[in-house]
Amino acid sequence: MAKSFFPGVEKPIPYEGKDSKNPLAFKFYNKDQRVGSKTMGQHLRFAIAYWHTMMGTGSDMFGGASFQREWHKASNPMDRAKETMEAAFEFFQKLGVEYYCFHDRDIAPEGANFAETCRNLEAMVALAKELQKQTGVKLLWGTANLFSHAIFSQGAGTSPSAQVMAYAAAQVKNAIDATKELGGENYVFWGGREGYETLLNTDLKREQKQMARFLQMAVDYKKKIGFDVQFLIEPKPKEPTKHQYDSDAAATLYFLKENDLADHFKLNIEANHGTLAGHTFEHELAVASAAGKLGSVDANRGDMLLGWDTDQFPTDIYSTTMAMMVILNQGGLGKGGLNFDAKVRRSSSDPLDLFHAHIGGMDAFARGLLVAQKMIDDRVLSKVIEQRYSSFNSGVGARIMAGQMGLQDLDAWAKQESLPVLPSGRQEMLENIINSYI
Ligand code: XLS
Ligand code: CA
Ligand code: CA
Repeated sequence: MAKSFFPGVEKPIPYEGKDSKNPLAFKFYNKDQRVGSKTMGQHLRFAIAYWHTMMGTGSDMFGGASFQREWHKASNPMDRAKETMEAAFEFFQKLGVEYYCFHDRDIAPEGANFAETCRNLEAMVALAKELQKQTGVKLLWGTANLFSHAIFSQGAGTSPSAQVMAYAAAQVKNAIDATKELGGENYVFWGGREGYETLLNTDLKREQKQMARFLQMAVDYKKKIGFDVQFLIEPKPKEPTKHQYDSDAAATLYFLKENDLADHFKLNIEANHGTLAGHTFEHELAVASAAGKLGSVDANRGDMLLGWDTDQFPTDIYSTTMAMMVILNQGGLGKGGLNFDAKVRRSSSDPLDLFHAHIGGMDAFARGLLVAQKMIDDRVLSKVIEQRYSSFNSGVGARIMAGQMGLQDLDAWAKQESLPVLPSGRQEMLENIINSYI
């Protein structure tokens, strides 16, 4: 690569251990270190989110761009897209991350019409393919941006306009093709504007049927082209739409079952979407995992004091520990990974801040992984949980669950038994134990 976009970082970020004072070094993330049965790199499968890291400008609702990115300088949109991609692969390599994720419109600009937009995408996919080959960096997932363009202001798959739905489907076809061409392991559907603002103009049953049909067309297409990709749905409760159909993991799982789509999709759980839905990150992971549907993770966090999707880098070791407990307990994420769907703050205007942000997120997850693996090895929680439900292993508990007793039998049983003695749940003791491991 001729031009350097990150001259402040000469070589790949090294691992220097926890006593290092070098801000451009990992303190905990040591890619080849074995943790349990895999290396840290294999466990964590980090990915960079192209839209934030390469396309982010620092703008917010009250002000325009605050970052002056060298890779955004070219005046021609395709030249700009190419420079951005060169910068992206330089960043991936210098950070030492093996995966990235993109929306179609992140990597290629819109043209004068749909056909030209598709040609732009094809040209950028060709460049991405070449850079992937040169660097060994891989595509974790691709997706279509079905929320920025004005035609999607009333939804894409759930639009009241059949023509808009058709246009969105055509866009998805091209985004799946791009993902296939780049060997992407997953393809994500986030229903950006798939929801509604008011029931005064909305038939929500019809819109959900439309969404199911939309997704079914995508399932049919991936089969047709023989693309063995894992489809993921990413729940989110609001923003931009007030009521989103995929509001959380439970609602999404119900939607998939109701529409015979459950066999074809797993979930991509984002931390900040979980908290916006009034849940914890680990709750959403656990709900998806319990259904055998935890496919991948968007690793970020919100802010307790701000009620919107702040997409900050994860720094909370407690949260990463709880997340890694769920992930390890289900044997890993398989084809999925940990995608940093996170952006540096508006005031963090130096490209170096992108390194600091990702180093922090990677170290936070590496620490979470180490703590979680140790707690699992020591059976700290599993022993307690097993014991807590042990009354179901024999006697009345076993007979209820085996379907051998009904309400009448239990009425007779209760009339001759004394009131049950319930053991303590020991929540505070367990909280203390976790803190002692962290
Ligand atoms: C927005 C979403 C989005 C998806 C991909 O809030 O997190 O970035 O991850 O479309
Ligand atoms: Ca996301
Ligand atoms: Ca988000």
